[in-house]
Amino acid sequence: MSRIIFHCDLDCFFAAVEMKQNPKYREKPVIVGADPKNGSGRGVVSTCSYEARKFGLHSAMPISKAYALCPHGIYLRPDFQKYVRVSRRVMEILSEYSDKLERAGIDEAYLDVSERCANLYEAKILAKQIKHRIIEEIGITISIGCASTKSIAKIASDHKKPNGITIVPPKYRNQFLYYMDITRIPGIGRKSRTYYNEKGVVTIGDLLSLNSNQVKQLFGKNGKWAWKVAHGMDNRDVCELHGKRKSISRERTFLTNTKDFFEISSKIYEINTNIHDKLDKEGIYYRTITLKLRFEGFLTRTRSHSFFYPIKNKEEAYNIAINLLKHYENYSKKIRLIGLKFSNLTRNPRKIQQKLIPHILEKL
Ligand code: TTP
Ligand code: MG
Repeated sequence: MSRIIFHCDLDCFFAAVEMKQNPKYREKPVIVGADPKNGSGRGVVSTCSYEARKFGLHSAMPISKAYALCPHGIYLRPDFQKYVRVSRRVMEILSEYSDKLERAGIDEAYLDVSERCANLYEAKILAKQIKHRIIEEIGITISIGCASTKSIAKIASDHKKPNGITIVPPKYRNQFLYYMDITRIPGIGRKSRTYYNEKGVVTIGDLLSLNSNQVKQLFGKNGKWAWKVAHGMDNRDVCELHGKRKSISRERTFLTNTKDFFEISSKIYEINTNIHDKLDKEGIYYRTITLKLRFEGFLTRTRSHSFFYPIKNKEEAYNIAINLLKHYENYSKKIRLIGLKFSNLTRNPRKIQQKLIPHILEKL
């Protein structure tokens, strides 16, 4: 069975963050980059909103040229720390949907959702859920591509930007790629394009019509790689490249909103057991447990409990989650979604939290 891989890429990221923060910039040509200094500025455009792209502006364009094309645009200096903070929050959300997450840049990540989705229909529902979460909690849009390899998922995420979902079932791969320019394959840039074009390869379809030996002879290693990508033969795994996992979480949406304690606690039991299976398998301990509740009307509340030392105890965790839930006993609204997050993770704790009696727990 082929893998189900997502490539998620935020739309006009730096500009989107600025537009989210300043509603008056929304739906305007916003350009983040160097100071244009009324047309004499040096430096380049980092990125720009889709409204600015209509004037021909794009990343890496000299800011003076951008100003000439779009003098009435809103020109802003980048605030990298702010973008890193937003990026972290987005990655945290994405990590809730798969344990296999690979950050590929400040605004993009691969997710292997093969374990979570039985088929591409489920993958589409999941992609919609992710988009919904990001817009709701971060306030910016993301595009998602889904395919059986990382490279095709990446090509797909770019296909219906902004705010798109593109699913490429393996049997439609050729059809999807056929008329695309050869540079859509990651690794073939503008410089190599001339070389490929001179040998009669303009589209990915042209590349697909050659056999592996011809490709190797004409274009060497780079060509062989591109040919494999186009044939869906990129078997690179989605792996955690950037540091350790910060948290493990799961959440579930109720089919119908509920206030029924039995139904809610059963769901907590299910999520808690599921996460502890994973924690046991990987030998991971945690120090913090967070219960997340989303009520009807999308009001979201979280409540955490931290231990002094790392712990990994399924029964203890369940009791704590139920105690956290009790804080909402008197809420009039029904619950729509429930989630558990385990954070402050560690693999080999030097000291382990001893089992605590309930009344001490309350005070920690
Ligand atoms: P990208 O994802 O390439 O671009 P984007 O998110 O702005 O637009 P798109 O909707 O097409 O995905 O890059 C992410 C961020 O990286 C971008 O917002 C700004 C920064 N960046 C630069 O600073 N310089 C560059 O040349 C590029 C390509 C990006
Ligand atoms: Mg982007």
